[in-house]
Amino acid sequence: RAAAQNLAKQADAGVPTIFDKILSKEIPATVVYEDDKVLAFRDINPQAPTHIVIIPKNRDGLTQLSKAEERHKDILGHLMYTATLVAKQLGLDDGFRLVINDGVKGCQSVYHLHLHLLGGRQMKWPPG
Ligand code: DGP
Repeated sequence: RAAAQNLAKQADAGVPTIFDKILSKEIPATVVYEDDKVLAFRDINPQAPTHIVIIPKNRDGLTQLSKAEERHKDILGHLMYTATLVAKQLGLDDGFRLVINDGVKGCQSVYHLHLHLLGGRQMKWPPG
């Protein structure tokens, strides 16, 4: 828990995360969609047959969803709309799930806002 809170503090202070290394191509990722504002790539630890992470290219203070401010409304909408494009592109025609983990209790591990797009299997409710 202390470690997780420390991660959040570092990110708020502007320390780069692993996603910055993916954005700069310092570490490779399987990109499935990209435009000038967002990048979508396969999760390294997939929780479903299709598991995509969608991130804003410019973090702009959005280490986590709960840090959102008025100026972020456009990118938040863009991220969600991108999820629908990627879902179509990858053939998730029978449904999918979008998840945003926020903070320690939300089980967030990378402090650069991201959407998880999960599909390809029957989901359950409630989630764990
Ligand atoms: P979260 O727990 O919500 O912060 O999700 C972070 C996700 O990022 C997690 O599902 C695993 C994924 N991830 C972490 N490091 C890497 C990486 O180096 N490459 C890729 N493709 N995904 C990563």
